Amino acid sequence: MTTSTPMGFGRMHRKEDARFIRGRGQYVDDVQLPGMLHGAILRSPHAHARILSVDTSAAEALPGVKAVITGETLAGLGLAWMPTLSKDVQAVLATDKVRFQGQEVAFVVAEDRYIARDALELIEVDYEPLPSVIDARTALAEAAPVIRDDLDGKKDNHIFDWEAGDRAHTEAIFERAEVRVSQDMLYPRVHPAPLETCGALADFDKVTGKLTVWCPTQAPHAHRTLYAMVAGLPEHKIRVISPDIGGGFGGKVGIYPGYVCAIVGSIVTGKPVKWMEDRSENLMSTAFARDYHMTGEIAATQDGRVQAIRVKVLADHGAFNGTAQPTKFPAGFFHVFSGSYDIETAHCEVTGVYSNKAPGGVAYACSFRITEAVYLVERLMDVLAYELGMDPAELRMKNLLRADQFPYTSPTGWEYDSGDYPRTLALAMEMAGYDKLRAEQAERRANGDRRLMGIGLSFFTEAVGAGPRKHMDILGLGMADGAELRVHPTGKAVLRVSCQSQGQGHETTFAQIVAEELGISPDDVDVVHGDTDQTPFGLGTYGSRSTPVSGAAAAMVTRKVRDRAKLVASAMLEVAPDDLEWTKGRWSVKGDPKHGATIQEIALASHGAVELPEGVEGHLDATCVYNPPNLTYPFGAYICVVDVDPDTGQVDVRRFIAVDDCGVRINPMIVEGQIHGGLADGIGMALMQLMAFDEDGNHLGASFMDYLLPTAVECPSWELGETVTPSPHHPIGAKGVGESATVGSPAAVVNAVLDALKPYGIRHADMPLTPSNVWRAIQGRPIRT
Ligand code: MCN
Ligand code: CUN
Repeated sequence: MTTSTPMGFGRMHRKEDARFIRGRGQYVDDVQLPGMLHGAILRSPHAHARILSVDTSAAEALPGVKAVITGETLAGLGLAWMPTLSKDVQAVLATDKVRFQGQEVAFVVAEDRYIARDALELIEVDYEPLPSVIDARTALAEAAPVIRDDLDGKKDNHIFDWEAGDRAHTEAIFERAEVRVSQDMLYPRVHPAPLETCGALADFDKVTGKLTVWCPTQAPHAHRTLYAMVAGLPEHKIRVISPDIGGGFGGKVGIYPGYVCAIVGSIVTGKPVKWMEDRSENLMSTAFARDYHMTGEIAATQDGRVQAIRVKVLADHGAFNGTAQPTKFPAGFFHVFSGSYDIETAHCEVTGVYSNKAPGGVAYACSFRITEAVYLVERLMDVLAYELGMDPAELRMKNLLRADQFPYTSPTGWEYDSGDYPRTLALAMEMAGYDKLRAEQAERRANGDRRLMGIGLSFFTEAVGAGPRKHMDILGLGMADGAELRVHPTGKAVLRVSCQSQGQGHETTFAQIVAEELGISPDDVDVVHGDTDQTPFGLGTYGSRSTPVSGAAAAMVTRKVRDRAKLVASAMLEVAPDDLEWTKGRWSVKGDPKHGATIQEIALASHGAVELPEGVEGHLDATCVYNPPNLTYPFGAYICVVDVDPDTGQVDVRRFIAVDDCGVRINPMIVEGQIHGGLADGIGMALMQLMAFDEDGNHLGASFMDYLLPTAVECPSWELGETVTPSPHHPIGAKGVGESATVGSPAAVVNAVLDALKPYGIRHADMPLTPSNVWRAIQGRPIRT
């Protein structure tokens, strides 16, 4: 493996590593301001209860306490409720009722963290407990308690009904289909669980009227605009600084009540106020993921041609609809559920409901619900293979889209930009030695081997890089990204971007984009991000959109600078611009390559060493706003091999082969790191993770003792392969990859476990396939979710 610095794309160690491996990263909790106070949040012990009274007098009397803020205090400021990203409202601090366990009720500001926490114990809240809705399947029952009686005239727990695709055509195909299979499945509630929890440090300067908020947000500019809209503060008087982030995974997209409380705390006390949540608070109250109850059906011919697919979903959105996604799509991008297959028609219906659980819904490397969609179709394909007695790889090969079908419009109207799926699946099968694995499995079964071997496949297509302004916005903000590039007189460059790394290595890969386009070293490019006062507007990092959108902006702005450099070079070399040609890092005279100027020489000259032609401004800099023409569609083929112990239900992942195609790879090492992380996520969700509640809504997984994160022990040594199908509309042919493996891998793991359990006649079992659930499935008992 080479790790020397390339001039553009290629493997190189992260520039960030220098500070991260020396413990020099700067996270929100590392920021210390003079006179800083500390906040703590009092949370509800009940899943659903009316608040009869809140008495803060004892807490206020505790020495060191500077302020106690309640829902009533906020109501006086018009801030007790805040808008969510899905056009609902969410309580900042509860006024009327609490609606999930862990909901924010009061905020204490004190001299230090310990006093703040101690003061929480002194707040007396009188609750009248109410019956709660924990299982979404009961949310719409006549007798269900109404959770959102704060909404005018609300008499049930219904949020939305939404459909996509062609219902009539799909029904017609189903009616005359030779084979129909149907399967209920749950994608359980899980949590992104970043190692760094959420928090904020707010500093309101009464003299200048400027508010500065340090916060690990994935979307600093969007946060600033929302603060301006909600609090009525002038946008230019708000500065959001997102320092180093210890993992986001979608959990740091939204605005949490604690952020607003820290801001109000600073305004009230006139001092900087820092609030950091602990692990349990993070797991109980911040954005969950999934919680989709799905019924999927496939119509096919007897010989395994899939013709139609339809699905009904009951989506549990928790107590407030705080899902972060383009406004038009209440189920995110779920309607790509026809997956990677050549299917004539498809239809889906999604119903969203409230429950007494934390809000959220789109997080954990979700690609806006493509995770659920891929899991659904990939599980259904295996269910169909099971019913037809067909090999799941053969069934997939038979139905995959062919290379000559691209660009391909899906039955729900998405235009897949490019792909060669059979090639990718064939490579994965070859790497796995698929036929040999099947032979080994047959032999072990024939020999009555106690340990059960399973082979699972999945093939996924994602749609990432939200998104074209004409189709996508979040609360009216179009999803285009700005970029600014300045080349200093000495030829060193600074790129300013709006996206926000949480561990993806943007300081390296974005420098590589500029380096590739300008022919300089990535070490000579500084990437500035995460500070709204220092960077152009853009919507941030989620939905693997940084490379597709901000990355394209970075390439385009560099090309603009290169064009300016050409004009300067033409003056320097005294030839017409048309007579110049670009070779990496240098403009030279066509046919006379010795006669030229490097970008460094041009940079210096652009500051005045040569007389510039009329209309050429001088200096090498440019700005650009990139509005993507389409999403990018990365894809991949995954194969998982497991061994299951039927006596204990323990699953060992023996091998995992992943062939990903994300178009042109900027930094293959970083891409592989992203895939490694996502594959581990897949093992976590498939085998270990579940946000569980008892019937009263008590959270059963609010620590890492119960909510398990996969470690190296559970993960095999990943076997990665790649194919490269460039995106035709992206300036450097790259597609996003940050969520691919999390999207694609859970189905491969589950398919492998169920393949192992096939001799027991088990067709489906829901995640997580913990030892106890596998054992229960073998015993014919219901799975616990
Ligand atoms: N990359 C590349 N070549 C490509 C595509 C990507 O070299 N063809 C590089 C990019 O330049 C970037 C990284 O791979 O450095 C991921 O790029 P991209 O796919 O554009 O995704 P984003 O940068 O937008 O990251 C978001 C994505 C999401 S949505 C989640 S969730 C997630 C993920 O990234 N959260 C992460 N990966 C994560 N990785 C870490 N360490 N921490 C998180 O919180
Ligand atoms: Cu949906 S998790 Mo990522 O898009 O930040």
